[in-house]
Amino acid sequence: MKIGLIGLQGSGKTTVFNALTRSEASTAHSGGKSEPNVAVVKVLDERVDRLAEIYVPKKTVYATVEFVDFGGISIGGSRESASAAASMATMRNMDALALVARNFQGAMGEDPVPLEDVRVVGDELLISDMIVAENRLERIEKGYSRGQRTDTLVKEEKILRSIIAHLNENRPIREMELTQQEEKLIRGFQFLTNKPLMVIVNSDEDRFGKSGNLLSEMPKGCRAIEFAGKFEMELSRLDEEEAALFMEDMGITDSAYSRLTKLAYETLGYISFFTVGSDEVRAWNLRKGDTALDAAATIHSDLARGFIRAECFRYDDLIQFGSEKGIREKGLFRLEGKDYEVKDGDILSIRFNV
Ligand SMILES: Nc1nc2c(ncn2[C@@H]2O[C@H](COP(=O)(O)OP(=O)(O)OP(=O)(O)O)[C@@H](O)[C@H]2O)c(=O)[nH]1
Ligand SMILES: [Mg+2]
Repeated sequence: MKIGLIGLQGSGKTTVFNALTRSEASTAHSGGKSEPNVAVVKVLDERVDRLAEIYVPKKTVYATVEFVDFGGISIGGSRESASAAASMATMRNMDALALVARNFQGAMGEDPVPLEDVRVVGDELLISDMIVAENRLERIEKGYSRGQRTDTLVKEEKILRSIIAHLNENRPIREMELTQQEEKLIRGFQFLTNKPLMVIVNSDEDRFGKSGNLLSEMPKGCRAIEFAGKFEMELSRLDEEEAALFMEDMGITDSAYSRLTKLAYETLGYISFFTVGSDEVRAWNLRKGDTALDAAATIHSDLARGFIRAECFRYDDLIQFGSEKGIREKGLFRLEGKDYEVKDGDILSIRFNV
């Protein structure tokens, strides 16, 4: 899972990135131009630890989240600056965006207006999508004038026109009700306003915990959490015991990292399944609704190509009955076909033949 940290210049993206990933990236003013900072962090999951205790594998592999800290977005940047356009292009590869909104006094003493920041950044994303949609439409029309008119192109033209009309009303694409087929047609564009969006309200220590209403005033379909970015970055540099004391003082129950990954899993509708054995115990991510065949493809394309059956049992049952043998005796060991909808906590083994 890739999560992009975006926001206006100086909103604290790099500070939040450091807090999330225990990195030491420089928070000196980037001017919005630098290469993004990237860090991969494993998703702590005590189920993986329990499975490793049971199977004692040679290798234990956790699911991972990649955090990408982008340079600041400036107002009007999407239309005017080449580096902003390049940065937006990289943002399109993210699975979800986390918008960092400043809730502390700015470098020039400006009071924070986090909701306004959310709106402004949203507008830039919208403009960037508009440019992509308009460019593509123009090319399709050029194709028509040269006699290239296929059914697929006509369908694409239709959906692009409705997207442009929708964006013109200042509404993100994620608010459109698209059919699965339409989603598929536009998937390649990776529209920014079609990505799941989370907001991180980045507060200073005085404001932290006092913005209750703010968190519920976010745009439709977009969930917010509050961080004390700078404070939490400093926490991430302490040892666990010390950090726990400071966290308690501020009323923070869980690390920034754990709060954001939890929200991301919920927002994206991700679930975890596991593969187990004496070689490797491993956690994998899928989207809610994905099938056994999708699970096979996540592990390796050969497994999907030669898919026969998925052997399946539940993590909870394994813990309750202690062993695979116990699970078989209770009749809880199942064989599932390729359309089986994988559930969070399933332990799978794919039978295949290529
Ligand atoms: N008081 C306070 N200051 C913060 C907080 N987060 C960041 N800052 C300060 O804001 C300034 C900018 O922080 P960065 O993390 O570099 O912000 P950025 O969004 O990465 O900035 P650009 O990459 O230049 O757009 C630094 O001086 C930080 O110390 C916070 O939660 N509270
Ligand atoms: Mg930065």
